[in-house]
Amino acid sequence: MHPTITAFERSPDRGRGQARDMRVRWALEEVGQPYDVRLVSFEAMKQPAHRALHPFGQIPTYEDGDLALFESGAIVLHLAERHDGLLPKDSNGRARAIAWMFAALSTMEPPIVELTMAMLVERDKSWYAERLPLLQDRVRIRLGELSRRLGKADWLAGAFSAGDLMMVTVLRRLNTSGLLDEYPDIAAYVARGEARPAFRRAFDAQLAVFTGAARSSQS
Ligand code: GTB
Repeated sequence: MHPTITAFERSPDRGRGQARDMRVRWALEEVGQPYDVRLVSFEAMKQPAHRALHPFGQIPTYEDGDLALFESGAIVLHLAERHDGLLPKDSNGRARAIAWMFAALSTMEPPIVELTMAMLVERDKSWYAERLPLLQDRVRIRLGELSRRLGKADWLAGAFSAGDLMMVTVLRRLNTSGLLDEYPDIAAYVARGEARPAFRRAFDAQLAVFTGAARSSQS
């Protein structure tokens, strides 16, 4: 039996790999762990059966035997700890890579989500023009800091790790914001992540869900 993850039956991003199952798929591909996917509708996500797996009624979830997990960060960390390939072998190196996972989720992701959500749902509001530059500047501060730390390195802490996997998935959320163009080294870092064969396989798998759903709704 392979582990099973959940993903959107119809992702609002139309297969652009922005939903958080993408990072779990990518981690599974990096470590060579085959997996099954159960697609869930927005309605099913809020039903008791799914809430038993995910208290907040969201995707992704992860089930393997009698282990059920929610939170993409916890799932990726679990995979990284149980398989080779996503964390350094030495304990200090592991701790540094895990620190970058937390940095991605708790320092970079909140202002990025705030900005991208505003761009999605506040465009027609009277305050949008005034609020947008504030939100952009908050993200610019973090991108500048990240860029200075990355310097000329390919990855954040030595070899590619779960920290980079998480950071790249968080930064990809800025793809349509134009902000990555202001930081060519960060844009190149994201592109390096996206060029990894495991990323491509994960991306194609989630895109196939969307194209399959689009095809079936036409027929
Ligand atoms: N902290 C949790 C984690 O990291 O796992 C957050 C999980 C989460 O936000 N899940 C979202 C969800 O299930 C999907 S990823 N939402 C349904 C709900 O809450 O009812 C967030 C997401 C959705 C869509 C896009 N998009 O279309 O671009 C991007 C990101």
